[in-house]
Amino acid sequence: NPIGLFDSGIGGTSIWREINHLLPYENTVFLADSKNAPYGQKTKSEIINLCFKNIDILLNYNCKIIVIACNTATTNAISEIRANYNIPVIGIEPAIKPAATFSRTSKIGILATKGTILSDLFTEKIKLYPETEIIEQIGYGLVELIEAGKINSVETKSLLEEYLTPMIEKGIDTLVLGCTHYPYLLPILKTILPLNIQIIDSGFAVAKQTKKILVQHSLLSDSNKKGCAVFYTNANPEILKTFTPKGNPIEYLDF
Ligand code: DGN
Repeated sequence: NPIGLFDSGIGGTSIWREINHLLPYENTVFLADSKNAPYGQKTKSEIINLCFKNIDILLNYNCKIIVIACNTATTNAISEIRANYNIPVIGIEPAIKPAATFSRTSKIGILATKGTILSDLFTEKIKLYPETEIIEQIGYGLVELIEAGKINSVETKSLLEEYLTPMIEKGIDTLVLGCTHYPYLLPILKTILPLNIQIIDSGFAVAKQTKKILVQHSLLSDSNKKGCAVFYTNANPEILKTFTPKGNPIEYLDF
C-alpha cells in the first residue's frame, strides 16, 4: 500500500522528494490541493475540513500512512486529524528546535504562512525557547507566486528582500523555512542572505520520522523493488509537472 501525502498545493512535493530519496521502494500518492491554496489565509475549521477531505481521498487509494506535507495544515489540524483517523499520521512543523540548538547568536528567523505563525501550536512551541530571540515573518504572497510558477520573478525576489532584511539586520544566523513551498526559493534566498546564515527546513526530519513509524507498525515495503508515484492536482497539471521528477504520472482530479 502507498504512503499518502497532501499539501495545500505543490510545495509539499519538496517533502515527497525527501521521502522518495529515503524510501525509494515505497509507493506514493500525492495530492496537491492547489485549488484551495493558500490554506494559510483560511480559518482553523476550514483547514480542518480541507484536511479531512484530502485524507478521505488518500484512504480511497488504500494509503497505509498519511504525511501532511504542509506546516499550515499540521499546526492547525493535527490533533483533530489524529482524533478522527485510525491510521498513522505524520505532520510537519517549523524546525525551531534544531534552529535554536544550532544558532550561535541565539537569534533565529522564521518564515512561514499566516496560518502557521498564528496557530496555537506554533505559539506554544516558541515559548519553549525563551533564551532564543525568534523573529517571525509571515510570507504574504509567496505561496501564490510559487503556485503561479513565478519563482524566479522580480516580484518574488523583492518580497523576499522585504521580509528578510529586518531579520538580517537584527543578526540572525539561522533561517527556518516553515512552509513546504519555500525550499523552492532556495536559489533566490542564497542570493539575498549573507553566507553566514544557515537555512533549515524540516523535510529530512519528516522523511526519517515516516520511516520510523512505518518500521514501528511493520508497514515498511520490500526494499528490493522500486516504488511508483502518482501525483494528483485539482488545478493546472502543467505547473505541478515542473515540480515533480520526469516520468511520474500527473493527473487532474476534481476534489
Ligand atoms: N505548503 C504550506 C505549508 O507548508 O504551510 C503552505 C501553503 C499554504 O496554503 N499557505
